[in-house]
Amino acid sequence: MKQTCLLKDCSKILLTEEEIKVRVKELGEQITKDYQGKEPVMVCILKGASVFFVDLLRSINLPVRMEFMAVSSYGNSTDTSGVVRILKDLDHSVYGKDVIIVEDIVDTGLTLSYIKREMLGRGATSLAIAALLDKPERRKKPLEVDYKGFTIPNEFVVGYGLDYQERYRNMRDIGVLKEELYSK
Ligand code: PRP
Ligand code: 7HP
Repeated sequence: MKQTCLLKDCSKILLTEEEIKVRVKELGEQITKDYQGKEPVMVCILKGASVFFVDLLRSINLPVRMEFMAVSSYGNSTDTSGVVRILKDLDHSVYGKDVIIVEDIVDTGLTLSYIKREMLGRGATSLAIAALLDKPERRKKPLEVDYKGFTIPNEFVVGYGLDYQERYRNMRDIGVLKEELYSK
């Protein structure tokens, strides 16, 4: 299906549905290898990571647990406020668990640095980060991504869960949002 109504707002497609699918499958296989004999708790950071999360989970051949957390740092803008707020917390404790945090994108690194500190503070046995996209040029806090999909340039992208003002999350490809749509 061609999502013309959404794609028309993009200056280009950065990653196609097919490219994303192949890479997500590889990440799932890597996690399956690395966590043999374990039952990791996979934490989805809402809402952006939701699409990646369900695809990644289904590429993992292990018993995993699902948890959801909602935080906010961007609000309705394209720039981070730097202040991370927990809007929805986990349902179960991560004490003594192997935790994998799943994010759609690491940009400044502020959101994940905060969540990582928080999970370790709660007593997780191990902690890894799976992020579909990494935008290293914008990093303000050093952060290692253990399972990374793609490194991307410093452009504002939408699709596959990523939004601009809550739109475009249902786009199957990932595209660069036309600058005139947010620079006004
Ligand atoms: C986005 C994204 C990450 C965060 C990354 O979330 O999903 O959580 O920003 O940025 P950082 O590395 O600069 O901290 P956003 O606050 O836009 O919420 P959303 O997931 O609901 O879109
Ligand atoms: C957050 C975010 N959300 C959507 N697109 C991007 O490029 C982003 N960077 N950080």
